[in-house]
Amino acid sequence: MRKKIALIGGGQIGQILAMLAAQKELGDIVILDVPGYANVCKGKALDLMEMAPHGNYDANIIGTSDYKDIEGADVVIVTAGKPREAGMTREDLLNVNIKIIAEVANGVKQYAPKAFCIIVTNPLDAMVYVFHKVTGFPKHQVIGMAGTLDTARWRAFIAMELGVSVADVAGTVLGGHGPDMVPLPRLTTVGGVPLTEIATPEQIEKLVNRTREAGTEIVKLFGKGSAFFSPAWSAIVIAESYLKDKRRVLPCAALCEGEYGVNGLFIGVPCLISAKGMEKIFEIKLTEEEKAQFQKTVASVTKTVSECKI
Ligand code: TXD
Repeated sequence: MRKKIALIGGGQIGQILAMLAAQKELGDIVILDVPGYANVCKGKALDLMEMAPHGNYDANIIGTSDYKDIEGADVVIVTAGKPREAGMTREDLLNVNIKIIAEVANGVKQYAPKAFCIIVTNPLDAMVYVFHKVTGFPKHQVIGMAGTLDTARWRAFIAMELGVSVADVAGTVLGGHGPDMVPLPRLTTVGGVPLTEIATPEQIEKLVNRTREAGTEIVKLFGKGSAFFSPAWSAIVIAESYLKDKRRVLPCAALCEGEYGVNGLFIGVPCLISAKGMEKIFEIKLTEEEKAQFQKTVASVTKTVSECKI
């Protein structure tokens, strides 16, 4: 039997998720949105079914607003909620998105209690916290997608700056999905060569800042709405690692219970994603400077989470 992927939210990211999941034949796909947008999602689903003959995939794809249709889903990816507009911070979305995530969490808990859940909605680190609280799912079953995207942006900017293939840039970004996230130049390599040896301190500083503001750079260009291609790919990479037990090590917002000195908070850390879900958090020995940066992002996430009334 095919696996089942439930996409909660069929907007900009949701529709790309559906296309990628179909192209990768991850399973059958359900796109769920609010009743007023259900017909659009039915249309998107039908359009994707009609793309299949040339896209070379077999999948049943439907649009709906009924949680019954996600019954038994293996993976749930949540993008439901509002995106940013120019001039907004991610935290500005808190009050509106918290209600949406609580509602989604109840629907998922009722109909897909075994699903591996990937939360994408902003403010990310707080929304994954709320989803986890409301569902009460075990911590290996719930993660937030942000670090995978932030790391992709970090790698892309390095490749662009140095004129090298992005395939050869390896590195990671820790912390919350906000302007004080922590890219780690010390642990970034280009074809095995340390970044710190081939880029100047000025170049590195520029790359760190651009990565931290990458989401905002795109929001400014759009004026309304935020990035959707790269966030969708990043979430699909996580889903694929789970469904195919690829055991990728990807930075995700995971519930830390002592790791990195953090307790009871979801924050971006390197995670082993296997058929067990978020199987393990890898700890990195950080330098004093990196630790200070990490504590700053933890403080920001703690503040946002403390404002979540659930
Ligand atoms: O790295 C990351 N985590 C992110 C997060 C990177 C980029 C964007 N990120 C956030 O994802 C963004 O700030 C938003 O909070 C979400 C979704 O972004 P998207 O661009 O897909 O937003 P859209 O196009 O507005 O789509 C959201 C859909 C839309 O169709 C709404 O009708 C639907 O969510 N929606 C709901 N669906 C189901 N149930 C409820 N209650 C609901 N409310 C809205």
